[in-house]
Amino acid sequence: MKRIRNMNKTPYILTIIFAIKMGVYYSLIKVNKLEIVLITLSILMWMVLFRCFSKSGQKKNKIIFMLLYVSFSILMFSDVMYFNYYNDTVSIKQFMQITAVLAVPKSFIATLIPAGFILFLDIPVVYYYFKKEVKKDKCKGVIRNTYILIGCFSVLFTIIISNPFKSVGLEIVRKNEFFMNHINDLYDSITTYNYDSEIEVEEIINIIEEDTDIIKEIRYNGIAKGKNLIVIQLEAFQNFVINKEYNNQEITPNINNLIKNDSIYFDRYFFNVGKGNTSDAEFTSLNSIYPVLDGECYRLYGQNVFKGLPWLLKEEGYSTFAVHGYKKDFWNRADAYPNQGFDMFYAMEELEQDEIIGMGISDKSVYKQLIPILDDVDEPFFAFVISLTSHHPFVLDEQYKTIELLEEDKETKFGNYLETIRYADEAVGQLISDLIENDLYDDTIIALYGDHHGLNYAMQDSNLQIDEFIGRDYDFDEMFRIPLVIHIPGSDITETISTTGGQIDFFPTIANLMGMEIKHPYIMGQDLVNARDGFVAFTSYLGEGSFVFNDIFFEVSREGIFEGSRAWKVATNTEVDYNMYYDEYEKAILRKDISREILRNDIIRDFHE
Ligand code: GP9
Ligand code: MN
Repeated sequence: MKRIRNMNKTPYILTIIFAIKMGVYYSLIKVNKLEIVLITLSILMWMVLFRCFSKSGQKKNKIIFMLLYVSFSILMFSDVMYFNYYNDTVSIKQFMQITAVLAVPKSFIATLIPAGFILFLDIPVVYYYFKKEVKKDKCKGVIRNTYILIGCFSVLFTIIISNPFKSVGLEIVRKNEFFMNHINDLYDSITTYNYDSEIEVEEIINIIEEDTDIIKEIRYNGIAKGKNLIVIQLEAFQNFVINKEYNNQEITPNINNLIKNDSIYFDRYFFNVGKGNTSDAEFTSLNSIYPVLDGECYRLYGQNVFKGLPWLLKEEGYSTFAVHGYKKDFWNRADAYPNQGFDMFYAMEELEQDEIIGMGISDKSVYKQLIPILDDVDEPFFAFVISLTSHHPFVLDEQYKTIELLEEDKETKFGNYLETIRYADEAVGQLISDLIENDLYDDTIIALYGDHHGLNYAMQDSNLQIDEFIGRDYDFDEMFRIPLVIHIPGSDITETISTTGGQIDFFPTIANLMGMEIKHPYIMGQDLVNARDGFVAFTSYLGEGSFVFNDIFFEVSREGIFEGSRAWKVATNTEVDYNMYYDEYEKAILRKDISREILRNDIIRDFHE
């Protein structure tokens, strides 16, 4: 009995605390393989840290340990929040994006999950036991053991991170174990920083050429040649609201109307943004290059030279400008736009701030202010308009709500979403009327597309309501699907194209309709009017290697490896054998690698006279 009383219980109590902490962490980041191994490794790691700092008996170590413990707990909390939104843990490469998160505090608060706060509850208890251990001050003799422990762990880390045997188990540990994952990320960031080109320029061109489908008969080439172009990128606009009735009301009557006359509607169109969300939707649509995982392209590659849609139109004699009702520096737009080929940028600072909704100037106000700008610029023009009012968390004052919600959808994210989408649609309707009234309509083609999802499948906060609304299980294929409508007044073309494609295809599709030749080979997408097979690789919200290929949607495994992936038929929830799509999985990775090389090496610069 006495022996039990005298026994040092600290390690046992701490083991239990660390086990609970890590169990909560791994369940919140939805790890579903080797949990026991991961928890054991993490406990050992915490114990090593605890031992290193407590047994040397120095007071200052108490502060260092607690600082480390609190910092790691914050990192775990951040992982949980980030995973909830992005389906991935935090990377040091995205550190610069903290300003983007702070700019939308309401949006950030709406994504918080209360369970994440459990990760802080143990801090006072750990502090208590740490103080107790330091007081014992039995340092001598223990230090040598500690060094041995550190040595063993360094070897273990090296083996797991380098994974010389390409073992699936080690890969799972490397990607998911808290310490390994973040050390691996740190290592990755450093090696990326000291990076050497991996693919030669000739090889990139060969890969693109080999993969380009030669189409004999080119439809609709140049049907919109010389016309003005207005592109409206619609915030958080998903496809499932199009041509649909909710509670006996059309959600998007104006866009539905547009689709019915003189329009090509692409109903299998997917977003493929990276970590720069809205800005990457712009970037990839304008340039037909995949965004990267490391951060937003406008910041990382803002100073590169491009030759995308604005440049091409500029060279054809167009006035090119962008319009957006938020701060001009956000997403580094003000710096990046001149290199994208925009002559002017009318941001919040330049526009009349007469009606603010949510983050910035309301869509209706921005579109109203667009008319005198269009009247003023030399024709032909290219106006690139980025909407905002339907931004997460979809808050709208009563006076702007025009859709009658069912009782059960009131004050829910799904209900709020429908209300802001209806508002965004009304704003489009108002713009079309104003264009007609100001004689700007007949000579202008109007392209509209969503920038990314509004309702995140992984967050599961609206899934049941969407299931009921669409009549099947909501899944990533529906979350990634956005509408693309290209309205060409007077064309007599009214067509729905169901070839699979996405923002990556926007530039070549518009270039074909406007009869323009793209003057460099670095195009990752294709003209969707004439394409036969469709392919889009994804960057954010799904792991690298995920893609959509014709009617197959492929989600790479939680560990980012081919084994254990999932494939199903778009819009049906019918599972198919993922093993059939290894070539496409490799293609998705290769397409992304090539895009990264093009950006890192600023290759398109060579195509500027
Ligand atoms: C901000 C707006 C929103 O300017 O484009 O960006 P998001 O948060 O959707 O990426
Ligand atoms: Mn957006």
